[in-house]
Amino acid sequence: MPVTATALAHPNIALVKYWGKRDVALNLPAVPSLSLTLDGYRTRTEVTWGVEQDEVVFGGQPVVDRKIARVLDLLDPDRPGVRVVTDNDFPTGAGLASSASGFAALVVAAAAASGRDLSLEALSVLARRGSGSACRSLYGGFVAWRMGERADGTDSHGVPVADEGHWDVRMVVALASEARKAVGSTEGMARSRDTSPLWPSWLAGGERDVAEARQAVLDRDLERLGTVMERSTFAMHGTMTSATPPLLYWQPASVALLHEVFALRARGIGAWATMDAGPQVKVLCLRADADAVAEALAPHALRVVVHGPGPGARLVT
Ligand code: 2P0
Repeated sequence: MPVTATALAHPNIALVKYWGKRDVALNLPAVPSLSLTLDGYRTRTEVTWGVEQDEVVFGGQPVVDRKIARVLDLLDPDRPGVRVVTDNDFPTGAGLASSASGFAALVVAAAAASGRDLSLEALSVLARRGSGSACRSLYGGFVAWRMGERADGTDSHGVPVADEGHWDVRMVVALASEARKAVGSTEGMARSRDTSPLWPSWLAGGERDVAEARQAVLDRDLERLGTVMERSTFAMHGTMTSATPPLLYWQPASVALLHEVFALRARGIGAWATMDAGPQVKVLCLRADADAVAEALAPHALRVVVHGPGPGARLVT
């Protein structure tokens, strides 16, 4: 008899970035990272284990997805056919970490539908194989991704730093464009590694930035966290823009938004910016400042959405 299970997961935004792989096949990172799971956007995924043949339906459309099939194979090499029905309530492939919430929801639903009782760590390792950053969305709030040391990657997974109740910060997401990115993260990381002269210094800064961000989270020190977050963002984009050919994920609206964040700070509002492999600008601030930040960003953005810290991936009944 086919068994169905449904899971929800949220994207996470890296405060200290993952950019670079030390093992491409296993999705093992070249640097550690630290993220905040969001409470707003969500992926909902229903997995039915034991159907005639594999089927993936994304946003109502049938699709073929090799990575999904591969993660299901890792869960059970002798598996039956599996139906996956998934949707996001936010733009996909536009630098909003849709693959993170996608693979986190997938592994939680698939493990349950297949009758496996896996630990969060094991689920995080499995989600990582689909998309690196997904290993952080298994957990809520502030999450580190430890690089691990083992060759098989079983010790490279998300580690909770502080749950979603620890600190009521806000991440104000300003959409500069909804277009799908031209160069995906996997290819972008490889190009940065292979051609950017800044690559060695990028790798050298990772441990230091994660340690500092972790302490800032535990101390609830927004200025310290915001400062290290911006440093990580601009160092990562430095490796992108100095690659050959250059990777420029920024759009004109992104630059206008960054300047607006600096102007907010000059006015005494604690707001710090981060960007990923896409044009969107995400701004970290205290809850009390979120409305002022959103209002200042709105004229430069297609849309502004305010997120708080969100929970980890979970089953729904
Ligand atoms: C991050 N990004 O830490 C970084 C910052 C983008 C920039 O993780 O190749 O979709 O599937 O492991 O996780 C986006 O990359 O890449 C990402 P793969 P993933 O959030």
